[in-house]
Amino acid sequence: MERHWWKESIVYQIYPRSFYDSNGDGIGDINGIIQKLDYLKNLGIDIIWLSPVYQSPNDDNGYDISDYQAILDEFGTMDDWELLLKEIHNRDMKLIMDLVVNHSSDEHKWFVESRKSKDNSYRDYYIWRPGKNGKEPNNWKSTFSGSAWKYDPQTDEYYLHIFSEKQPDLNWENPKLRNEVYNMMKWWLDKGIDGFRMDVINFISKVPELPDAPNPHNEKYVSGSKYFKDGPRIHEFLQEMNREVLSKYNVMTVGEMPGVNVEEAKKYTNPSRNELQMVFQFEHMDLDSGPRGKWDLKPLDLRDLKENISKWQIGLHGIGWNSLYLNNHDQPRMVSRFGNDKEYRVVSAKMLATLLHMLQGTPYIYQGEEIGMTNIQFESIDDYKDIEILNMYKEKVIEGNESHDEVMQAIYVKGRDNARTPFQWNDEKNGGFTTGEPWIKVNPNYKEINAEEAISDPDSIYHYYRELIRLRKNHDIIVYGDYQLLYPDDQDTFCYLRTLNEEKLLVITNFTEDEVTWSKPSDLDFTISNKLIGNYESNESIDLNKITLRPFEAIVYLG
Ligand code: TEU
Ligand code: CA
Repeated sequence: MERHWWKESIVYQIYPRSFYDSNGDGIGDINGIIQKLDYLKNLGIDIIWLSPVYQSPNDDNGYDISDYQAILDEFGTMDDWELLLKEIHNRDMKLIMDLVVNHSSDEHKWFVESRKSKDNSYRDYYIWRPGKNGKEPNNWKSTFSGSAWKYDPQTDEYYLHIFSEKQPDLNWENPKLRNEVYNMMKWWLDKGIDGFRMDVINFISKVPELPDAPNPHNEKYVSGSKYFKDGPRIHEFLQEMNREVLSKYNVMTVGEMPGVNVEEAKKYTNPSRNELQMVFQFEHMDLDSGPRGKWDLKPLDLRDLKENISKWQIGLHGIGWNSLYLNNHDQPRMVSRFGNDKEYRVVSAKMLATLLHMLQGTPYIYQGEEIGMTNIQFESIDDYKDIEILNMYKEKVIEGNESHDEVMQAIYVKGRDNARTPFQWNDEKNGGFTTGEPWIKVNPNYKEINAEEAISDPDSIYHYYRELIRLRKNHDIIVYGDYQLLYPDDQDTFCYLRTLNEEKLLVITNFTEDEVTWSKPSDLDFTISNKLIGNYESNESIDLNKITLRPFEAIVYLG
């Protein structure tokens, strides 16, 4: 096992717009983050990942960047950001920034130039193609509905946008563009940041012919991911980026990679290949979707989750490194999705946290997860802000013939705004997030679910997270031990064993709201005195040969 600081760290993701508003304009900001750094330090956080804070017209909440080297006015100034970095380092924490270079904003100066004429020197910074028979160059669909191509009358050509039409894809085939990106990265690294989370970084290399995607059901547009996910030059580009930039700094990198599988992830994260340290994989986020994609709701079969997590645990062990997450700013709230956000909210949130934090990999906590924040249900579509939700609603309900109620149901379960309601700091108006009008409505449950309440209650989810974090820092087995799944076919519990030298760690979790009887494998000799942590009061008379697990119970033994 090779020790590294980023293997032994806990990361906390901040979505700045929704974290803390320091000046009453209803929008979270950098000064707000600075005011809350002690909260994060007390939780035990080592690394902060900051979602984009760059200049942006905010078509996709900052993932559409119009200036990579400036701070969004609503969030503050470069001086504020410098102070943030200093205050983070003063507290012995680290900062990683979001790097969004699969695309820029259409308001970026490169694109403003690029669209002017076919011979503009920035033309090849983006991906332009003539139409085909008066239509788009191919049949690819945008992640945010409609075609992935936008016609630009100025030069009578189309540009590619895998995301919104205000997010044109950058052309990584162009070495000049790559150089600009590397210089920009160095500029931030020279300011002293500690690494990058790289947005959809496995999309940057496209098959140059950009062929039509197979379309068996004869749909208007279909996903072209086959031709840009883990594309032909992706490893070459990442190795070049590593050589030119990353290798010169002691930093952490995590590549966000929709659609990546274990075999590819081994390549991305194997240190001997000099690419990245970790990837965010999505397979476990897709297990509750049907064949028609994310809005096609399907109940989760726990056995699929077990199989998937185990595959990644075993697959990367000794080769690369896992990132561990159950939610982020694009996903529903973990407790609403995999637990029970009503009568078992506290125990089920703790159970899920136990499951995740005892695995091998670097754990990521998404803001509010540590206090058990839940999904939201707004009655009116007008209260939603996310471009993905709004475009999808328009396509399916306004222009299509799907029912409002059914589409709203899907939004309640999967919509990205579930994760984006303001952080609930206390039980005052707007959960203490802002003294003004919040940019998106606060979840009305802030009166019971808020950080102040959680800090004052020793049995809260928040204190349980602190304990999980402390344990990881004190036990190498949690970071470096190997992994074995127990009882793969059991539909109710998720149990596994970690082993490091002579030590063993047994993790038992009940995923149901019923009591479940459970027996330990006969070759393990744990007793109740080996208990490390659990989400219920201990039952002293417990016999591990036959335990009754309570609803959503989680217990960990170390022996
Ligand atoms: O997300 C990439 C991505 O493909 C998904 O997580 C996406 O949000 C989801 O599949 C939609 O259903 C990244 C960012 O995390 C996301 O916020 C951005 O919108 C997107 O890239 C474009 O930059
Ligand atoms: Ca503000």
